Formats: sequence, C-alpha cells, structure tokens
Amino acid sequence: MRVCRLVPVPALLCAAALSASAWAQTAMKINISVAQNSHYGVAIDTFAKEVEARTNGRYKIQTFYAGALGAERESVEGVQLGTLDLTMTSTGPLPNFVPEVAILDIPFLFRDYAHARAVLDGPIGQDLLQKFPAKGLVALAWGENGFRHMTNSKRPVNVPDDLKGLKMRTMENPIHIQAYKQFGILPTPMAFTEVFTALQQGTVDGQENPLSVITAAKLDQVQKNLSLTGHVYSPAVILINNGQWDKLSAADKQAFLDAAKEAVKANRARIDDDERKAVADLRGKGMAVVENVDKAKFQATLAPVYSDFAKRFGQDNIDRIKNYK
Ligand code: EAX
Repeated sequence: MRVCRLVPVPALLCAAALSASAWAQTAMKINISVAQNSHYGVAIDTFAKEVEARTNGRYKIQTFYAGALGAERESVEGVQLGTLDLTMTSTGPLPNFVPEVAILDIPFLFRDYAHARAVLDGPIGQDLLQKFPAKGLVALAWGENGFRHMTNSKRPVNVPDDLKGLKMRTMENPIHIQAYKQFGILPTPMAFTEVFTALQQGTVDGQENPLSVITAAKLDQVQKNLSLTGHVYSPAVILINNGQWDKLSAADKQAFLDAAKEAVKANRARIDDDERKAVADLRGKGMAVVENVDKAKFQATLAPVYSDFAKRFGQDNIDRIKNYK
C-alpha cells in the first residue's frame, strides 16, 4: 500500500491491488473414501458449496472422492499432520486417534436411525466431538455412514453360525474385530479402497457395510449374498486440520460449522433415500437378500464381548447411550 501513496500509480491499479489482497481466496482440500455419487459425496459437495457461499468466495473447498488422496486412516493422519485440510470419515480408523469415540462402534448399541442421530446431535455426541482437538483434529459435525450389514460370496447368512469360518474384510477397528471374532468370522482389517479388488480376487469372502456404501461401491458385482444384520451403526465425522481452523476468523469458523450442518442434512437425507431403494435395487442386480434376520440371536452370541466393552467404556456410559430418548 505504501507504494501507492509514494509513487504516482493510476488510481484504478491501486484499487485493484487493494481489493485483490483483501479478497485473496484460500483453497482447501477435502477427501473421502467412497465415490461422489454417494451419501458422503453429497455431503462434501454441499459442504464445499456452503463454505464458498457463506465466506463470499474467500474459501474454496476442492473435493476428492473414492480415496483419491488416500483411504480413511491416511486421511485422518493427513488432517492431523496438516498434509490434508479436511476429510469426512467413518469412525472405522478413529479409535486409533481418539479412543473415547470407540464406544460408538459397539454392535447393537443403537435401536434405529432416529436414536443414533439423537445421541450424536445431543450432549453425548457433542461431548465426544470435544475429544478431538487434544489429538490435533477439529471435528465440525457428526455425519453418518449407516447401519452395517453382512455380504459374502459363499452362502446366505440367517443365523450367527452361518458366519463361522467366513474370511471377512473389516475396518481397522478393534471393537469390530473383537466382536466379529465372536461370530467365528476370520477378520481381515483392510482399507476400504482395497475392498472391491480383494472381493473380486477372492482374497476375502465377504465384508460388511451400510446399504449406501454397498450401492455406491457397486459391491453387487463381487458379492452374491446380503443379510440385513444391522449389527453396527456407523457414524461419520467431518474433520478439519487444527492449524487451518485456528487461522479462521470467528465469523468464518461459524460459516464452516453451518456448512457442516447443511452437509450432514444432505448426508442423512441421501441415506434415508438409499435405505428405501437399495434392497430392491440390489436384488434387481442379482443379489440374494436375507431381510428378516433374527438380530437377538446375533446379540446373544456377542454376550462375552459385551462384558469386555463394559470394562473398557463403563456400563453406565453404554447404558446412557442405549437408554437415550
Ligand atoms: O466410510 O471402510 C469402510 O467400510 C467404511 O464404511 C467406508 O470407508 C465408508
């Protein structure tokens, strides 16, 4: 600026220089593990649109899909280290970063979507979001992945015994792995970006994911059997690097939080839509679907691991979630 005053620079140029610096646009990258046409894709596309609108274009969010910038654990690490600005991830890899969040991964903890959403939007979920900054991560909002179901290429799964001996891909999640071993599954933890090929080549027999992921990843092309076990509710979370967060003004922090809220609305609406359509769609593509699974039998099989989880998380904390209305 000083230059403008000291040397005779045409006023227009001066004004341009002034507004350009005042209006510098900051670009940030956000990465997800699933395709754009998905419950996560609509979320980050909405987030990007809302951030740009609410900051008058001063922030531009570049969106990356299908693990283009790495799978979920790598993305969380990248946001922690600052090599990536943002990610939307399931809680799959999170116990390795924010152990308190692992309580949400306990099988059959949530009754239905309304219960899960109420817990995450309520004091329990909001308190858990406050556990992230201590780990160099800022959590903007709880999104959703959905209730997870079992798929495999070997046989229909009606009862827990049908899972015995199946080599199943799991998320890199210690709670899931401990529970699935109780079913007699041979768990193979693996990044989601490797799952389609592993199923195609028969490295694993099956995997478990919500209907939104099964459809978005076209797993009907490599899996014959789907059982609606709904054995785990899978939350998701939108994370930003704490350095980028600290640089935001108070008004821009609010803009990012509001944009995340809109992203979650789009995310949940897409899941509701997928939940309505997916079974007919996947059947139409040749999958054999077991809809009425006796969940009580699966829960009963997990009784031994529930006492471990009670020791780890406190039965009172588990009951507080279970009984939340
Ligand atoms: O978050 O890894 C998984 O199975 C997740 O459900 C997937 O990456 C979406």
